[in-house]
Amino acid sequence: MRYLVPCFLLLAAMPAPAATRFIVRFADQASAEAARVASTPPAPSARARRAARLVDPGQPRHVATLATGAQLFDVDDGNPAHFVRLPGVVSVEEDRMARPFALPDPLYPRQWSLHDARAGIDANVAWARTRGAGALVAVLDSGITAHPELDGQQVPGYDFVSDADRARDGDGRDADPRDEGDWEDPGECGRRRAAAPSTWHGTHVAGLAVARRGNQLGIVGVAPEAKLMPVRVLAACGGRLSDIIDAIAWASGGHVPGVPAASRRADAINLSLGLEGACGAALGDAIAQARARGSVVVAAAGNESVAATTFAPGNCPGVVAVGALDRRAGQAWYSNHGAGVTLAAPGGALARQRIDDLISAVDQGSRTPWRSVFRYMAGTSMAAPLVSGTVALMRSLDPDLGVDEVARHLVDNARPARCPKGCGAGLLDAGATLDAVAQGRP
Ligand SMILES: [Ca+2]
Ligand SMILES: [Ca+2]
Ligand SMILES: [Ca+2]
Repeated sequence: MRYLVPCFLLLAAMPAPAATRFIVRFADQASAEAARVASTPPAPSARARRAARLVDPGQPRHVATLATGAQLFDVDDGNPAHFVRLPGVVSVEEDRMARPFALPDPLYPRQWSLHDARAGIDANVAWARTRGAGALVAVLDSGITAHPELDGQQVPGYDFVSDADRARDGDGRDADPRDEGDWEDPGECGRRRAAAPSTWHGTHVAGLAVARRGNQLGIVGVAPEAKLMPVRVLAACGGRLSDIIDAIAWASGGHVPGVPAASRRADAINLSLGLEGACGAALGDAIAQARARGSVVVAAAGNESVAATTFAPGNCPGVVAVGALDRRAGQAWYSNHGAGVTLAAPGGALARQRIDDLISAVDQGSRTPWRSVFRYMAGTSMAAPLVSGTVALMRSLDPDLGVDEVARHLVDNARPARCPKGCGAGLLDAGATLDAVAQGRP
């Protein structure tokens, strides 16, 4: 007897099965009208509602008349045989659900960095947990261009380039982080430097982290449902340390004099940039404060093929410094290396075969923005946003994950890589890392 009550509660809590809807064609208007009248539910008076509880589950209920004259009915027991009884019925078909033809992103097969069994970060396993919804990646770089892979993915950013000449937008700091182009005229950025077209570096980096998925276009970012905060710190000939310091403070929710506060603090701050030398006190302070506010600071280790400890901000305390691996999960020949590297991620080979590099969003303009395209690039600049995107996935799954916990999970779940000169914990494994976060492993 004592089991009766819970059993009864269980039955009472079970929802009624959903009715099946059918499209029914009739031989003539009169038959359709007769069926419609016979099966139109009564007005919902109290009496009718009582009666409705006794209604035969095989009794069709008229829902609507379609443009072609076909009639739409609900049947509770889902059996189309009930319509055979109606006079003049020509055909009965279920009102099934159509779905949009969601083509995969056509360049995804080329993104070996995400899915190659040996050299990829196992993104598919991570995406079974989350695609990054709710998380935010700040990309401190050359700014952003209009690109369908990034449109609609953004929260307001800022342009921290204080030098109007280098900014190429006619003024100092402003609220528009559009990439104005970083092309170089011969000698403009150093006596022996040749002319160079704009790189659209910030757009490429941002695409690797958060490019849209399932839009029938281009690539997929590591965290395609995370948001992007585009912050411009690089312009013609590079970016000033002071601008980068303020941008790190701002993106992490800190106050910067003269700049309206950011809408929210970023979960990951991606720095695919660097300068030779020790981590200065001012930069170190900015990073320590950003970490205290909950932002994970991720920096490229650098492409000079030297010890990573000789380049900032990758050598600053608390930074996740990212080296680059090639398509065979070996250390990329250009990557900075050694004890200063936290872990590595695919960055490409920088060889003649561009298909071994990383493809992402850029603009086609050689100087100013023209039209959105995709292009291969290689470098630790490309490896870092794979880590930043993974941080966004982690924070999407567990928004309370601390900055040190994030770093520890990244390191503990990395896979071995062939790095004779040292690439920290090895290859980023987004799948294993997200599994560890999901399981709440200490
Ligand atoms: Ca400006
Ligand atoms: Ca601007
Ligand atoms: Ca896409």
